[in-house]
Amino acid sequence: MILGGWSMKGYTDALALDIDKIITDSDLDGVFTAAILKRWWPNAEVIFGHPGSLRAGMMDNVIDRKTAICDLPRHPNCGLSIDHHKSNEPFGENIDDCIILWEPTPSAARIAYNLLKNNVDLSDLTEAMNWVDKLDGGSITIEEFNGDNPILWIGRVIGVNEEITMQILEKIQHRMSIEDILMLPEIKLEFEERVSKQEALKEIIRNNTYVVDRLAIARLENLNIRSNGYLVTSVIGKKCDACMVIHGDTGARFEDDNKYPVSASFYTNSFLHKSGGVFDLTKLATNFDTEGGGHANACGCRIKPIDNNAVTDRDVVSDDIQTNIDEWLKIWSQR
Ligand SMILES: [Mn+2]
Repeated sequence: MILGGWSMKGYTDALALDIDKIITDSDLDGVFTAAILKRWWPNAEVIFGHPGSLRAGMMDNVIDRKTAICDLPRHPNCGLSIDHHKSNEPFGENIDDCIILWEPTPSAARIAYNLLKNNVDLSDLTEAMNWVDKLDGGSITIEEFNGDNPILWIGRVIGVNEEITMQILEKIQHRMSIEDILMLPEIKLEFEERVSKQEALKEIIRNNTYVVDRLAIARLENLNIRSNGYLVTSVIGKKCDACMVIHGDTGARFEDDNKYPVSASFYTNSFLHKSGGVFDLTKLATNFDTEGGGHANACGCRIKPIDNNAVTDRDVVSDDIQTNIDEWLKIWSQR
C-alpha cells in the first residue's frame, strides 16, 4: 500500500501498526528517526542496519510486518518503511501490507517527526531537528560545520560503536538534551577523544586525498577511519565540486566484526554548491553496483571486482579500487 506522507490516511494507518522492531541507519538521521519512533512504540527493539547488507538480503530473517525500516532501503516484507532517499522513492510497486512513508524531506527523521508530532510530545527536539535536516540534507554552511554546536559533536560520536550509538538513541528517546547526553561519563569520554582526534583526522584526510578534474578522491580504505563528505570537502575547499571517499577494508565481509567491505561514498561539495551539485552522483554509485544508491548529492556503493570492464565473481582485491575509480572518473568527465 503506497500512501505517501502527505496522506493523513498513511499516517493514521502507520500509527495503528504494532511495531516491535525498528531497523535504522546508524548515523545521526537514523538515530533520531528511531528515537522519535520509540516514543510511540517504546517496546520496539532497535537494530542498526546498513544499506548494503540490507539489500544483500542479510536481514531477511528478522524482517516481518511488525518491522519498521528507517533511512534504509525498503524491504518487501516490512510493515513500515520511512525514508527520504531518492533511490528508494516508490514507483507504483505493489507491496501489500507495507505502509510506505516516503517524502523528499531533508532527513528521514523529519518524516517520523511529522508522523508523531500531534500524538507525542516532540517539542524538546525542535532545534535539534533543524540541525538533523541541515546535516542530512546538505544545507549546513562551512561556518556551522566548523563550529561547536553540540549536535555536530553528537553526530561525530554516533557511529564510534553500536553500544554508544544505542545509548545516545535511548537518551534522546527519553528527552535528555544533547548537551546533557554529551556530559554523561561514558559519552563524555568518547566526545573528548573525538574532539582531540579531529585535527589528526583532518591531517590524515589531507594526506590521503588528491583532486582529479575537480573531484576529490579520499583513499581512506584500511585506515580504520570513517569520514563523511563534509569533512573531506571542508579540508579540500573550493578545489573540488564533489568528493569520493573510499573506506572499509579490502577483503572484509559484512559479517566481520568492526570491519566492512571496501566501499565508496560520493558527496557534492555542498559548501560550494548550496542548492545541489553539478552532477547526479548516483550515476557513479550505480554504475557497477546494482545495490548502490542514495541521493543525487550523497550516495554510495561497494567496490566491485572488475575484469575487462565488467563486474566479475571473485573477491575484491586492492587493484579493483583503482579500476573502479578510473571508470568513475570517465563518467564524471562527461558532466
Ligand atoms: Mn537520511
